[in-house]
Amino acid sequence: MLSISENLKFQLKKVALLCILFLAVFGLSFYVVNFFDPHPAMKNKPIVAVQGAKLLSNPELQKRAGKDNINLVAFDDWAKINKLTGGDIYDGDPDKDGLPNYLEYLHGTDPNNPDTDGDNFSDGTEISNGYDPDSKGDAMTIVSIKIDKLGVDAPMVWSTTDVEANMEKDLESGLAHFMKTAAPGQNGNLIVSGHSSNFVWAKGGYNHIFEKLNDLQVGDLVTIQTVQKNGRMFEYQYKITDKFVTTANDQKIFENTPNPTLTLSTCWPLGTNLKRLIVKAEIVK
Ligand SMILES: [Ca+2]
Ligand SMILES: [Ca+2]
Ligand SMILES: [Ca+2]
Repeated sequence: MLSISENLKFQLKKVALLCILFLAVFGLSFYVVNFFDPHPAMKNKPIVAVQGAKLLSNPELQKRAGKDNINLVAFDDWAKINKLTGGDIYDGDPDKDGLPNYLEYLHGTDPNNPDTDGDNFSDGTEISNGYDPDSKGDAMTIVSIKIDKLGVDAPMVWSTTDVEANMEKDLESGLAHFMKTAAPGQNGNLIVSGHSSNFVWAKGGYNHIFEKLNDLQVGDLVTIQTVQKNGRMFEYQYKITDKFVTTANDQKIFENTPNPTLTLSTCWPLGTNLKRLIVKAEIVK
């Protein structure tokens, strides 16, 4: 017969043993799960960025995308899953949404559905106008503009006006895209405005973002990055072709172009809004 205190000790030992056993089993299962799935925390994060990752040696796709660092599910597997066959596997457009298969692949859209996100705008229309093809409604891609030479790295705001005088609010948050001008990487004239100076009491963190715009020379590069909600990221490079000062209302800078071009505009001379300093660039293929 055990005495009462010995019985208590025995019970406590049992509880302690069970606790240790539980922790051991829990720890082991945690280890096993992590062993087979080394990045469980990554599951809900965007899996793909067209840039910034390595691998996938598909010369045809690289040629079309102009990139050599694509890291997605292999194009061939994707094509098989989507039952794309025949000779026109890259440039074909079976769903007739204006987007060839290789771009559907890169944008993460459905090559057999003209409207992947079901918002009544086709994948091709959305992309050519800067909308996110994989996010319903009027969701735009997230855009940033980088000019290494000037240390500029700023968000681009999709302005809802093409009247510069009405862009003050947008210019508080970055560079402002003139409504109805081209989207990044797309055919046409993409026009962006930024402050070179502003009143000392002016709100916003971008009041001097283009103060050194005049330091740019023909041949310098501007990089525009777009990011979709599904994590797909694209980088477009524009090479500067021209730089000039003109009047504040020179409509010539709005002239459209058949190929992707970029027009950067800022108030000039520095500290005034008398004229405009214009920088023109063309996409690098
Ligand atoms: Ca298509
Ligand atoms: Ca499609
Ligand atoms: Ca759509």
